Amino acid sequence: MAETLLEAKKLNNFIDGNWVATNETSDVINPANGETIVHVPLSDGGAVDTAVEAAKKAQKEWAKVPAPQRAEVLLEVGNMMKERKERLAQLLTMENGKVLEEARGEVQEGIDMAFYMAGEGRRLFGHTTPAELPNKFSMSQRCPVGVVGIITPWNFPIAIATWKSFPAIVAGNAVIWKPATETPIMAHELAKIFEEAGLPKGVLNVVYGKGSAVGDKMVHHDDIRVISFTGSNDTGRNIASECGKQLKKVSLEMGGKNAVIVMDDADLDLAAEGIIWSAYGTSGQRCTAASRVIVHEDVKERLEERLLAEIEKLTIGDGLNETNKVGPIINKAGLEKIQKYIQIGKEEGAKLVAGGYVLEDGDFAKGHYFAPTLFTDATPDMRIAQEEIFGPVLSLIPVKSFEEAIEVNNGVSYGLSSSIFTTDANRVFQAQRDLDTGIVYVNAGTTGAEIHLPFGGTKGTGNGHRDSGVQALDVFTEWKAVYIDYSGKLQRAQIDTE
Ligand code: UN1
Repeated sequence: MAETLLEAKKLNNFIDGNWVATNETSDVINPANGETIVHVPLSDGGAVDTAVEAAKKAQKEWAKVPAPQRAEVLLEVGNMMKERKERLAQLLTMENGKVLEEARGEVQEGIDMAFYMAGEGRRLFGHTTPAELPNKFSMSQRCPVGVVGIITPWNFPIAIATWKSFPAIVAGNAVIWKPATETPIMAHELAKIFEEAGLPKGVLNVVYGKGSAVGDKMVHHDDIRVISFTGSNDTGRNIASECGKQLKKVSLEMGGKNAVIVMDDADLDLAAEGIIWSAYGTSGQRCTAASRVIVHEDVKERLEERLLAEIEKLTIGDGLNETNKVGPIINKAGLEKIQKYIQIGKEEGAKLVAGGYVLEDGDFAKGHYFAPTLFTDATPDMRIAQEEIFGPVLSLIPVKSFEEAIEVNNGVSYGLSSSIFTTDANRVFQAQRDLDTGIVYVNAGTTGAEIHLPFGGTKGTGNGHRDSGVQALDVFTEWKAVYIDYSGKLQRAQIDTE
């Protein structure tokens, strides 16, 4: 299957419009069955230097192209992604493992982003505002930053790349993109689409490789003025401190410890459905995945029964087989981290009521599969209720009141997504005000962000910036304030105003 869908067995970097090979490569493994799909370049810092030189040159010209014309390339990219949606989704399932239905959804997220950002080509709004002196005009406008760096994760290898690269490109920047080495095929396909759509060479450059070589070089390169990163907390913090020293703008998205609150007046069937989808969909490998359920003690048992019944029904296996609802874990390291947390949860005294083990029988042994897991009677301070596990592991935390539920939700170091199931209108409004996360859902699970709203979170989730939405433009533009005095004389602000 991989061979019929992929032209090359070995991927190349895409620099200055050329497909450039590297000496060193590593294998890309399908997490569903352990097969090698393709080989990905492992570049050194020199490839970043070459890409930045090309990007600098290309960006000067690209910035002069009127934004509505820049947007037309994105429109074309969106159309091509739409035509190739099924192919992209199948490749995505092969490299990442997520089930085909979800892979199609992720590709759709990229298509939506293309059309949305294409529209921004005719907006990119600034402000005009009155000047404080007569015969004077003032306005603010967005300007490109120059060459920007984006570093994207394996769990949403195409959607997150579009959240970052599309606003950067429509705003007139050139991009150096380091995709995760686990999932390089989406980057290859997207770069090919940009090439065919007529993006001038050098505006988008893909440099594959390790964070320690390519990522590090990008972070320290003087001519890359922005780093937009989605990935682990440790890496993000390092990037932020390195960028801080260089006064480089950095936008971070680093995960969550998302909770679903279920109140005593909730529709429990709906809540169970929402929880199952957001906890076990993508095998829990979403930044937005639910990993805590904060449940009112009066409905805890009834909810738990429903969840256990739904977990029984989950079919696990290769995502290309459409009867499967839960795919594999990305790799062995991911699996080991999940196992470690199962052990921690047991030692902390949480009660394991479903799953908790690696699936190893028959075909499962070829891939990396973990059984959907439920802990109950967890307490808010346990490590399984505080730390990001990034797997299909959910912990039920009973509480006595709405106020306690909000407190427990907010009592973690992350702040990405939260959700509440309730039928009480007052609680809906109180909750959306008091939940300290960048995304809040009412009567839905914690996943499913739409691309025209800001994506990101509070506290340890990030550093105040947002992906997607019009807010993404703030990361990839500088504001310029312009004053035009047509009085024909020197007018001094703050002084000649009387
Ligand atoms: C992520 O998990 O990093 O809201 C991205 C969602 C998706 C995006 C998730 N639209 O779950």
